[in-house]
Amino acid sequence: MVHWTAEEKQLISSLWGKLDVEQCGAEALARLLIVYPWTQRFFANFGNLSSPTAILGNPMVRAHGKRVLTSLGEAVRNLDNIKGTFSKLSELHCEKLHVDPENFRLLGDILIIVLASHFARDFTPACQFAWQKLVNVVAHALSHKYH
Ligand code: HEG
Repeated sequence: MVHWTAEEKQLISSLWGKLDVEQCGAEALARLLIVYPWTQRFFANFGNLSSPTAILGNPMVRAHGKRVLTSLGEAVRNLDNIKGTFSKLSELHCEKLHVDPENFRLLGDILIIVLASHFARDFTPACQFAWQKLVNVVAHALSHKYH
């Protein structure tokens, strides 16, 4: 089981409280699709993904990015049971969506970059450490039901 120190919990929840879930979620998913273009294959029904401008302005990317980051909020509220919290979601991504779990790690790293760009100096090394740990645990939990 993953152990969280009081400081890590505090760093995660205080940043989460300041975060614009819609904006950061949209930006993270858009960056994933731009920086790792092969991830676009999972979103073939999302309309125009033909350029960075199209991706950044695509309302379906925006909505889904918000949905994904909102879902990450469940992990923030359940740090001591992330595996259980994402068990159904792991099944869905494996069995129905066939998303390669490597992509969970890529999205986690992208999210760290989005947070750094939004929070700049407030995104201290200790804060990055806690968030990096969170996105790694989430990626691991989402990969758990793969077989
Ligand atoms: Mg996934 C659907 C969460 C990474 C591709 N994702 C969903 C849904 C949630 C979610 C909550 C809606 C589930 C439902 O319909 O009940 N996703 C989620 C999290 C993370 C993640 C928390 C990682 C932090 N997803 C992820 C990645 C990809 C992906 C990396 C692909 C590169 N997700 C994906 C697709 C769908 C969802 C294709 C279905 C989208 C749709 O057709 O509406």
